Amino acid sequence: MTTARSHFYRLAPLGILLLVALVVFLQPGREPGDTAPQTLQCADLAKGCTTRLGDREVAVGIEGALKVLQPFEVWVRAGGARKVQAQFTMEGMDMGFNLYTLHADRGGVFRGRVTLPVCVSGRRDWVMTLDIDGRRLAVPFVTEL
Ligand SMILES: [Cu+2]
Repeated sequence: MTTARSHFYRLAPLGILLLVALVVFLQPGREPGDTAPQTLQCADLAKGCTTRLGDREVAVGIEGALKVLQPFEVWVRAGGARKVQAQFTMEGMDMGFNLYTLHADRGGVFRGRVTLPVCVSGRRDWVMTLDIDGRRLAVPFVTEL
């Protein structure tokens, strides 16, 4: 026999689960930048790659040789973006403070000249993390020899 009461007890755990999920999702003060960045695997940064980040299309690429101790240019196309920063890190290794603010050119393309340090352990795998108006996009890459 089913009554309204037994329905309630059956659905209560589901309700609690939904509530917990909501609380976790809607933590106060949670900004897009607090969440794990989206990853873009770009086979050839010299040609550039495109992805969707939130509600806008983002294109990213570099000009020049992807080498350490030699400046190269990072460019980012992100329609209507106000602030674009690029940070360069190595997974599990402190490589110092490599944060660049990119500046929009006349055509609205954000550009910045970047010079990477040498890795003392000989690693060449880097992650460029773009912050575009608080949304983050991680782009792993390997520098040339
Ligand atoms: Cu390193």
